[in-house]
Amino acid sequence: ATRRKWWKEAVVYQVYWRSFYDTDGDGYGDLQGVTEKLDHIKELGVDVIWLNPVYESPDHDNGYDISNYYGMMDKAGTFDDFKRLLNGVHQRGMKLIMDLVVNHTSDQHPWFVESRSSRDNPKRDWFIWKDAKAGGPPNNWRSYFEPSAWTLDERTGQYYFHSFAVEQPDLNWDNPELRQEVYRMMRFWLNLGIDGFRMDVINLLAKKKGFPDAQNPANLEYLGNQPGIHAYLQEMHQEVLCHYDIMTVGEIPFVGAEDGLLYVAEGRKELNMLFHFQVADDMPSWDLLRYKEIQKNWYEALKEEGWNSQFLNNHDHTRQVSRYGNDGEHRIRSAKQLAMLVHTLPGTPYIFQGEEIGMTGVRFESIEDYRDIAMLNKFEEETGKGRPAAEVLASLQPLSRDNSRTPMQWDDSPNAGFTKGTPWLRVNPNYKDIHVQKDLASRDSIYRFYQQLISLRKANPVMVYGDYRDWSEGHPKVYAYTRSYEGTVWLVLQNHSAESVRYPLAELSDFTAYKVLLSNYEDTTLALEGDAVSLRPYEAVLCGMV
Ligand code: TEU
Repeated sequence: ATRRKWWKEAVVYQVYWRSFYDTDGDGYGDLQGVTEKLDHIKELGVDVIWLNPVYESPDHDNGYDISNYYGMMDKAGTFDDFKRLLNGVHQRGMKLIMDLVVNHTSDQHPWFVESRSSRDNPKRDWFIWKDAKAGGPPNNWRSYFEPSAWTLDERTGQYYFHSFAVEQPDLNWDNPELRQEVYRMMRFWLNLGIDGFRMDVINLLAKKKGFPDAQNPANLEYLGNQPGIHAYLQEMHQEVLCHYDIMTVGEIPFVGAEDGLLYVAEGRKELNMLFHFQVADDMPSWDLLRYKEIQKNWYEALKEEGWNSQFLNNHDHTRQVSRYGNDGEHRIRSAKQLAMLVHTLPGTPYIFQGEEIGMTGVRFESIEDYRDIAMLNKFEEETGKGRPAAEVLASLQPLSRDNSRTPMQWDDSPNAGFTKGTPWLRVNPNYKDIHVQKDLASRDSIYRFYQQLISLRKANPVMVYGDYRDWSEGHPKVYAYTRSYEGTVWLVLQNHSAESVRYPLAELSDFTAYKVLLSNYEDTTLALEGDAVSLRPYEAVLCGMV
């Protein structure tokens, strides 16, 4: 049976600090702000906080371009602020994991400044430098954020490689000195007392041998999962990770379940769990049939061997209630329904700040209001081809990363109580209607629904370790699945549509006696009529069999 581990039982809350709470009026959230709001997180029932990058950075990609791994970004605060935060987290019995961004640094990092200074600098080999080919870049690859993954450095006449922006040169993991330097940095943070890492695009570390042209450069898969990646992660485990009682979650784009297992199978000694992107990449909008397939494949592949994460949004992926639910008439029910999925499907659940009050995506009218480098670069590229600006803007809005990055909505005072200054990114105009204070005062509070889900998880191992079975495969509207563990069976029944649905319980009719444990309607009784059950719009019920 699956071994018990604290990080399997944990609930993680992601703090995108720059949008959480601003205490010094500069328009950016800060570490002090996170410290002041810790009880908001603790009272939800959360065990682990994942903090997005706070390290020194010119901030072209919101901290994912690091110029000093040992210092704090001014906007975030001081090193003492960080220690106070870590203390505050620990005092409340929670844990803190930090972002580890070691696929690339900032172009302002002293390593890169040295590396680019001359071809024979000792740090030259810490990054990836290649000669031009036929007067152009070494190959035809795109990067995540730019039309080419290569930038020519005039001074030495070679190109450097970047999977992301021009300002984010990729490190050369082939170089053993570089690897040791990264491990040293990881130990520094772990010795300070942090409880683990969320590892940014960690499966991109190994690069494709020879950098051959891609047949379809638009499909970025050549950037990840290359031979050698598992050797790096096993070395990292041996050198660093295995010496601490911590949790690790790898951000692993471009994997299906079978390859995913290679990163998290317990016997392989690499990572504890991963974020895969099959949901995000295959489902621009809700697709229940595909979602069920993904859940099933991953459950079957990881079962008893490895561990998964559950999430539907984060700082890169648009707010779940807007993208996958219903952020209009049914917003509150829909937010709870999606929460129930994330917390009752197999894997460790992640909550992205603001999700617990059902915050929604935005549509800013002008490109000037957006800050996301991925979106801004794409806007420039597309309008540069002559496409009308309004059309390009409209096409980029739905999935812009800024959708989930707007400031936390605390109350209905100016700027939603997030800052007394000018927010770095505009607050969602719906903040008078959607904010923490109002949610907490309301009878059907989403926050309290999360509290209930989390306290059920704490008291019932079936929610963590239960076997998963989908009884509703192929049904386009209803999702009905059980989790079972040591004689306890729980059933989740959900209607993913805005109309009522009668659902035949068929084989499920064995279970005649239900006890409703949690529902997003106040009056759920789950009356069986004949062999069918009626589910109202977006109804979501969690019940135990008695
Ligand atoms: O994101 C990497 C990234 O863009 C993908 O994992 C993406 O979410 C996936 O392929 C699904 O389409 C990470 C950070 O989360 C992001 O904020 C940074 O900009 C990026 O790395 C570079 O560090």
